[in-house]
Amino acid sequence: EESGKWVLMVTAQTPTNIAVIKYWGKRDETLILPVNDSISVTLDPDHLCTTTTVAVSPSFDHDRMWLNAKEISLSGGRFQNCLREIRNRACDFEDKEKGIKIEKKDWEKLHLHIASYNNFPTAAGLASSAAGFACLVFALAKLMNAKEDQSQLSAIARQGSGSACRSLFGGFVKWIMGKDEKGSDSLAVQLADEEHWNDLVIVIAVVSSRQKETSSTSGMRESVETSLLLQHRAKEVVPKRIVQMEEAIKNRDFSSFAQLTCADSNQFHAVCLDTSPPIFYMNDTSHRQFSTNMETCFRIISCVEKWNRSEGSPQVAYTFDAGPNAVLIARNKKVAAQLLQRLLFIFPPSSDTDLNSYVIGDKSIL
Ligand code: 2P0
Repeated sequence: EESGKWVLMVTAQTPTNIAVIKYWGKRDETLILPVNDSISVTLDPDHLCTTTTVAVSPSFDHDRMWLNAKEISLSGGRFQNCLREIRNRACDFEDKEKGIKIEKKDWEKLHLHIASYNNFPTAAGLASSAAGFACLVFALAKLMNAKEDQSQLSAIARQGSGSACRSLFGGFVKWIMGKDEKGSDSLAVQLADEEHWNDLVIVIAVVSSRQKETSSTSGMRESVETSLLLQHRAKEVVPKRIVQMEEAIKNRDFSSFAQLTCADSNQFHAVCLDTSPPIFYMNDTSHRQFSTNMETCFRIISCVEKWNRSEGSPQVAYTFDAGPNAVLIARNKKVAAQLLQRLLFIFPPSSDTDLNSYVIGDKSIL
């Protein structure tokens, strides 16, 4: 038969997202249901994105995946959950020219080959799992001709990695925590598109590209189990901040936006410190860089805080995720240029620095 000859392929590209109101803590570990809503901004795809190709062919005899050209195991429950959800929604597919016909029930038996590339360091606190699972779910849905809309797909990507659900949309995105025990209403919606607030410039200062020590998954589990501050944050603080942040985004009110973003990053790191044993994401303790990384983070925070105070209104917002890298959001291009000048002054480049992506020792600015 001819059936062994064809390969059907889809390639997708998905940027990562940066939370300005953070997700930290799950109420259900398997379904990945959060303890609070979160809001993020999706980056443009030039710098931090995942590109994934998914292929199906009757000649493949088992599912395989390569990440940055290295084969990885697909036995993980999260991958299997996403795959099952998409397969359940697969539809008939036909390409008469190529003589390919796949019926709904055939998708169960067909095997996949998946190749994925990150154009940035994996697991260094730059939300690689967010872009990765969002891209995988999107590409699989296209391949299998699933008719779900982006929000429905986001609820599937969520089961790969919580933050992934927010990368299905560009612009500003809210992950609604939902109420359903099964998670059907825990999904992402777009608050504003890419064009809505395009004055903003995001600068990422890579303080360390090493892999983080405490994964987000285990870190947030420990916080849920031990931090009282997390309980207070989820119940009392975040619901109010979500309302205020949505308003700030709608009105392009940079002062409120920056104040909320910095405060929420600081509270997220306070929750980490309130965890037992405490988690320090602004450094990596196994490393001689420990104090240098922490000092770098605090110098960046202090530089932004002093600058914002001296101007009378915020010019730049900072936010740090589960790693020491600083995400800096400037209110416009002019401020972004001043920000780069200030960073270059505090962290002067050495003579062999490649200025395309400015690197000083282990520090770079994307
Ligand atoms: C966020 N982070 O909102 C927060 C802020 C890190 C700090 O989402 O267990 O990799 O896969 O759902 O999504 C990182 O957590 O964790 C994260 P899982 P995920 O972006």
